[in-house]
Amino acid sequence: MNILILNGPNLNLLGRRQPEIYGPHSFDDFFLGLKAAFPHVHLEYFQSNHEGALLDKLHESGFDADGIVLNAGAFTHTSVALADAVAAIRTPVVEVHISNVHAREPFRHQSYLAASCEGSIVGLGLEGYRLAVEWLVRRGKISEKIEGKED
Ligand code: CA2
Repeated sequence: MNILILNGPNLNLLGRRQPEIYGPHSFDDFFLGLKAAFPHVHLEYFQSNHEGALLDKLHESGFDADGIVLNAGAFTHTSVALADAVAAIRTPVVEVHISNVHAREPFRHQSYLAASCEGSIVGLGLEGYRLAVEWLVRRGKISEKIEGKED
């Protein structure tokens, strides 16, 4: 099973700035623990500050990967292009936000992506990524069982 974790702009700063909002851990450190927690899953991590690079990655993985965990950062609230890409691909996408966007400024309450994602996890810190991976793994097993029965 292949799962992509895709992070958008500024998330490369995790662990270095604003720990009161985004926590004290860098994503790289968190990702090491995540890989250890899911040894049978091939987890890939990609971060970019550029909308086009995120689009390219969605197109590249969105027909082959078994799941995508997407934190598009501020593009969540602005990008019709990312929304179109999430709607166009086949791979299920789970939207994650580290902070509780609904408890923050009104412009963060809207997600252009949410409607095309399978679900959203917000406000649970980095734990949200772990829960999203766990769901995608469970989802994959359920689909395998259903496909097996249909054969
Ligand atoms: O809560 C989230 O995960 C967000 O996607 C983070 C975005 C923000 O624009 C969204 O509204 C909610 C911002 C990412 C900035 O990340 C930083 C991390 C550490 C230090 C500074 C910024």
